[in-house]
Amino acid sequence: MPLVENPQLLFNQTSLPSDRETFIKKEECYFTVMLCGSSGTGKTTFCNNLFSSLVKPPKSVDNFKKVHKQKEVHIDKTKATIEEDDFRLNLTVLDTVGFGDFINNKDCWEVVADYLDDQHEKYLLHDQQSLRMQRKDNRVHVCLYFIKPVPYGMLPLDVVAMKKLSKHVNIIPVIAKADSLTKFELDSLKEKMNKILHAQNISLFFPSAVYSADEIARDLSQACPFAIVASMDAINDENEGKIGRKYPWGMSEIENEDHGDFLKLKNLMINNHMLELIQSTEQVIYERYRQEQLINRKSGIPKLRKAHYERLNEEKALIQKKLEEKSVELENTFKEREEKLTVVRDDLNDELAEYHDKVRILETQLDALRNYKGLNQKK
Ligand SMILES: Nc1nc2c(ncn2[C@@H]2O[C@H](COP(=O)(O)OP(=O)(O)O)[C@@H](O)[C@H]2O)c(=O)[nH]1
Ligand SMILES: [Mg+2]
Repeated sequence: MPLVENPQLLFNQTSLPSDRETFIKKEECYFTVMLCGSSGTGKTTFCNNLFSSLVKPPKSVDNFKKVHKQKEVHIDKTKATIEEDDFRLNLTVLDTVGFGDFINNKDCWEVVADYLDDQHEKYLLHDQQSLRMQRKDNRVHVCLYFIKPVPYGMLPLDVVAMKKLSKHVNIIPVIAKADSLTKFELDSLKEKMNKILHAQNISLFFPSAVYSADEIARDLSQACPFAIVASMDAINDENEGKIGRKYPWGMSEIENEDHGDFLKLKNLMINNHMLELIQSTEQVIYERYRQEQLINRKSGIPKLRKAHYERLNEEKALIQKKLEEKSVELENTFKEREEKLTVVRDDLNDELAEYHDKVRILETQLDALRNYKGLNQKK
């Protein structure tokens, strides 16, 4: 879907990736953003704000019902092409629909981790082909993880999910709906979150000074986790010059640095470090995946996935069950035959005993006859 009636909203001179030359030489670039976090944390709204347009339609009662009928997390893909001058950005936004929405959210990040690995896998398999057609790169360059603010820092689900996903993708944590926090609450929440992230050894994406000026990189790193205010009014309210959430007592502006870190995050992802996100996906995350996979399996053989393991286990259980049934059946046949043979043996033994008796009687009769004959001869 061609996105923009108004491409300059997104890429004006100042908002182009600073390493523009590299991009422009390629003339187009693929950038994939994943939005992860529980429903209602403002992912869709933020995405539309970030790309200054309606990339993703907001939830309606209809699609909310449809989504909640599904029993598993699924990945919803929206594609948009943004063109400016000779530069084309092929943007893909992935939403993790249903993430954290179930009563039991155990392992809900696995669907997401599998999806991320699948994209690496497709790229890897393509690498191993002898004939290389133009390959599609669907690897995910950044995952914005939306954290619901809670007084003690973070929900355990968010901690575990970020820890697991950080091995598969560049993670940037985001504090959702920061307008619901006072300045003091926000500062103390950031401190608690950073302590937890550090204690849990969760590796996040931090911008490096190689891609932007020292102080910009430091400033952006210090702002993490990024406090975000997002608003659907953004699309309607551009005329007033300010975009934000209007309340009876005032306005929370999404691009105001005193209200939140939206601008910093936008600068990080689009203006200054898009190239770094793309390159670190290639050089760190994909490379780690590639090495792990190639150490553990032969070239050209596709990776066994969880679904394969499950199918193999099911087949194994089925074979085991059949084996058990067969051995019970054989045991019963043996028992039956044994019983029959015992009966035949007993019959034969009885018959033998009868013959023995007969032989014994005949011998007695023979002895008697011999005695009788002897007595007669003496006479
Ligand atoms: N207070 C507040 N509400 C927000 C913010 N961002 C989004 N919302 C609202 O939260 C609701 C859910 O937003 P949505 O983007 O659909 O969340 P998603 O389910 O994570 O995609 C909507 O009513 C938004 O208007 C924010 O920064 N602050
Ligand atoms: Mg949404």
